Formats: sequence, structure tokens, C-alpha cells
Amino acid sequence: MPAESDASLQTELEREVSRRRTFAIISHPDAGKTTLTEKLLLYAGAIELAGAVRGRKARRHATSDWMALEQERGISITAAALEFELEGRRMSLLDTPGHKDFSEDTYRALIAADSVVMVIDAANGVEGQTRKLFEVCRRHRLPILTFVNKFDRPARDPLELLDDIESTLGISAAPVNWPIGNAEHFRGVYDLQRQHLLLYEREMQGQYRAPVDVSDLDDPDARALIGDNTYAHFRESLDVIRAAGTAFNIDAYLAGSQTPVFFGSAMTNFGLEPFLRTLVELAPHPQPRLSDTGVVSPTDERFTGFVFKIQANMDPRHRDRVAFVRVCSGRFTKDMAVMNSRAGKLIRATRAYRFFGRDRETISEAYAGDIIGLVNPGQFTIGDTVHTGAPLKFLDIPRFPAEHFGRLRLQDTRYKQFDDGLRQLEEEGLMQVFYVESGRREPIVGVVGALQFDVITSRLRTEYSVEVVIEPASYAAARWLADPAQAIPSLGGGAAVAADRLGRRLILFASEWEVQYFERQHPAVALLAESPVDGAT
Ligand SMILES: Nc1nc2c(ncn2[C@@H]2O[C@H](COP(=O)(O)OP(=O)(O)OP(=O)(O)O)[C@@H](O)[C@H]2O)c(=O)[nH]1
Ligand SMILES: [Mg+2]
Repeated sequence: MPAESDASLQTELEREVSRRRTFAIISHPDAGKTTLTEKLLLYAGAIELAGAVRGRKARRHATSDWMALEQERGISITAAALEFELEGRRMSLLDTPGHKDFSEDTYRALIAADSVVMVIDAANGVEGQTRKLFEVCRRHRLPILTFVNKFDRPARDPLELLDDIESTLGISAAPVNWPIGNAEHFRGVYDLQRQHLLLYEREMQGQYRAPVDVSDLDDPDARALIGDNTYAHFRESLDVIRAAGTAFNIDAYLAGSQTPVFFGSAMTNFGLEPFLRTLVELAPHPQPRLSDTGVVSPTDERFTGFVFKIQANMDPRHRDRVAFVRVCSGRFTKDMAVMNSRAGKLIRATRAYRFFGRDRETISEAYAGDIIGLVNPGQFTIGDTVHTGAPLKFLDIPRFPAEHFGRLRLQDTRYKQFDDGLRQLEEEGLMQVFYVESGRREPIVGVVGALQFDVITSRLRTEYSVEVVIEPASYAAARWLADPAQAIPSLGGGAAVAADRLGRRLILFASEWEVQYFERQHPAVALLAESPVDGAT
């Protein structure tokens, strides 16, 4: 009997894992990740009407930019998870923020993904932040599909764009389709494999799916529609790419040494169908993950996963804190008792959800590749491993050191809400909170990027009804004492002794130079750039 049920569980795991695709969308700010996300949802039938990033008041906003400040500013601030079904596949998409000040959040989303969609602005080519994120993908050997966006606007020559991808990123680029004109002369794309033209028609606002007309390359009507000049130029570059272009190779894609390249326009819904089809067909299913006890296969029967993100107050009606868990193996079932390996505590997962931007749905089970939200206030920290069966721990998620520091000034007397807000936003990894030992008692917050100060002020106001002002504090680095009991020598310059929320002692330094000077002067005092790993709390 048990052997039989084991076999059926194994079959179920294999079936569920093979139909899952978990991917993150990355790029430099403004290349169109959120717009592409929204349009992929539209084409997948997961939404009926697409919202816009910069919607006017009455218009819909994009599903993945659900936070008030995101909608106000028209930029993504926090990674959003969206799950949907498509052609029998379960897709888990992570739309990430491009701005470098939020890159720690993007980095965590990359750790949760099995592959990546890289968006490139056709007018700008490969930009700085894309390059940095690409390096992270390369380290994690993530397969990458590229979408060159905004062909409805003036664009660089496609041959030049391919060359830019290859030379700037050092990855070979295999075009899957080839654009015909750009801006007002944009007429569509030619599918290199299927050998047909997809003709573009401008569609009002891009809220609905764009109609697509399929023709032959030599169809005189299509040629007339394209216009002689644009057609001639297109044929010329098509000849070049057919003769000398890199051919698509699935193994090279899966190994991360080649990226298939698509051209299109997310805003006007063009080129999305072939892109989505390829994503569904080619993107890898959940991959094995490395843990301290060896490699964990996604079809391993015990449930394992790790917390890669925490977000409070996503839904104003619930006002709870969600720990986002990337499932790595086994079958998760609702009410399951899971072990949190850091805390050494069993936790009953009574409330488990899957997410669609801000919206959530209760789930009863989940498999490797799924991103599930567990609501267990205060029980989780980013990086926690959760599992059943024998103990294990997935690799740590490194923290980015804070580089900007500010003093938080409460403008009213809502101390309790203020304290809750600080604790919860810190738990999300948005900031680190420090209390200087002598002098003023106002908390000091440390963040990776200065824009996060705006996020803190805005979220404390909208989610906790607390008004704060953040004044610049003249620190530039925080260093924890490796030995908390060690006496701290007297500090010169602008440095100060402080403690974090858990009472661990640290030094706030006014500059990197000051850190190095201290280390030279006091070689016996070992400093850590990251807080020592939390024990059971
Ligand atoms: N013309 C044109 N504009 C586009 C296209 N795709 C996106 N945009 C616009 O480009 C701007 C940025 O788009 P987003 O989708 O927010 O870009 P993003 O990459 O998500 O930006 P961040 O999340 O802030 O990094 C918005 O104003 C979009 O409307 C496109 O295909 N054509
Ligand atoms: Mg965005």
C-alpha cells in the first residue's frame, strides 16, 4: 500500500512540476516591465482590460503596481507576484522594480525565479541597471528571454541592438523575430522560424488585444502596406540576419549562454503573442535548489521552501503581514505543520494564499515553483527555510548594506503605531532601525537607496496613519561587533555607538574611510557589515 501511494505522489509531483514556470521580469527603470506584465496578463486571459502605469485618475492602474506610491509616481517600488494559468501551465510572474534604490527587492525576486525576462528599451539599448541585474542572472545561471520594447517609438537599428546585447552583456543573442520599421513606420515583425509577417495595427490605448494580420513575406499587399522604403530597409537587414545571425538553440538558452530576442511594443500590444508562446513552451520548469544538506529536487516528496519577501498591509481590508515563500519541493497542503529552520519552531500554515498583485486567493495545496503567501505575524524573516521532514537550510539571502541614514522625527503622538510601523517595515527588509546609545532617542534608519526614505514616509502615513519627517543623519555605514561583549574603544570623528532592535551593538560611521581607519587602528575589534544571523527570537 504505502509503495503504491508513494508512486502516485511521485507521479503527481512530476506532473505538477513539469507544468510550472516561475520567472522574473527585469530591466533598467522605465523599459516597460510593468506594462509588459500587464499585457502578458491580458493575453493570457488573466485580466480582461489592461491598466496603465500612468493612468489618469479614472483609469485602471497596472495590476503589478498596486502600492499607492507606485501609482502616484508611475514607477515600481516593490516586486509583485502574479500567478495565472495558461494553456495548462501554471505561470508565476514576478514584476520587479528597476530603480537601483529598490534593487535589493529585485535581487530577492531573482533568487525565487527559475528564469528571467529581460526588457530592453529600443531607443536606449542595454542600460546600466540592466547590466547589473544581468550579472546576477549570470551568477545564478538563469535562462533569459529578451524583449526589445517600444518599437512604436523611434528605435535604434535592430542589428545595432543585437550587437549591443552581445557586446555589453557578453551573451549571444538569437533573434526570434525581426522588426519592420519603427515609430510611425513600425509595421510589424517577421517571424524568422515560421517565416511569416505579423502586421501591426495601431490600437486605441492598448487596453485590448491588438489584431494581428499574418502574411507572406512577398505578399504584394503586405509590401504595399509596409511602404517601399521601410520594406527595402527591412529586407536588407533581414538578409544580414539570415546570413550571419545566431540561430536559436534551446540548450544554449537553458544554459544561459544565449538569449532569444523578440521585438515589439508592450504598450500597443504588439509582438506579445509569440513572446508569450515561447515563454510558455521554453522557459524551464522549477529547478533543483542547493541547500546545506545537498541539492533538493523539485520532485522530492518532502515540502521545502524559503521566504524571499515579506510585505505588510497589501490589502487594506486585512492589514496583515505576508511572508512570500518560494516552494522548492514536495506538496504543500493547507494547515500543514512546517518547521522554520531558523527559529526551530513548528508553524501551522492555516492561512496560505496565492497572489495576483494585491489580490489573493486561498490555496489548499502548492508545488515546487509556486509562490505562496503565509500569514503568520512575526514568525518569519527573509531568508527563512520552511520544510517538513529532515532538517535543512537553503542558502542565505545576502543583505545589501545600508548606505543612507536618516533620523526619524515623529510629528504626532501615535507612538504605538509608529513603533509597529517601524518594526513591520524593518521586517520587510525595507530599512534597518538603529538607536544611538547616547544623545537623542529618535531612531536612525539606514537604507540602501535614498528613494526608500520617501517610501518609509509615505507608507507610515498611509498604512499606519503616522506622520514622520526624515532628516539626514551624517552616517554612511553600519558595522556590527562580531563579539557583542567586547568593549568599544573611544570613537573619533562622526562615529556613534548604537544598537539594533534586537539589542545587538554596532557602530555607525560617518564614511567608509572612517570604517577602514577604525579597522586599522583596532585590529582586535572584528566588525561585520551584516547583522549577525538572527537566532530564535
Ligand atoms: N511608447 C511606448 N511606451 C511604453 C511602452 N511600454 C512601456 N511604455 C511606457 O514607458 C513608461 C514606463 O513603463 P513601465 O512599464 O512602468 O516601466 P517599468 O520597466 O515597469 O519601470 P520601473 O518598474 O519603474 O522600473 C510608461 O510611461 C509606459 O507607458 C511601449 O511599448 N511603447
Ligand atoms: Mg514597473
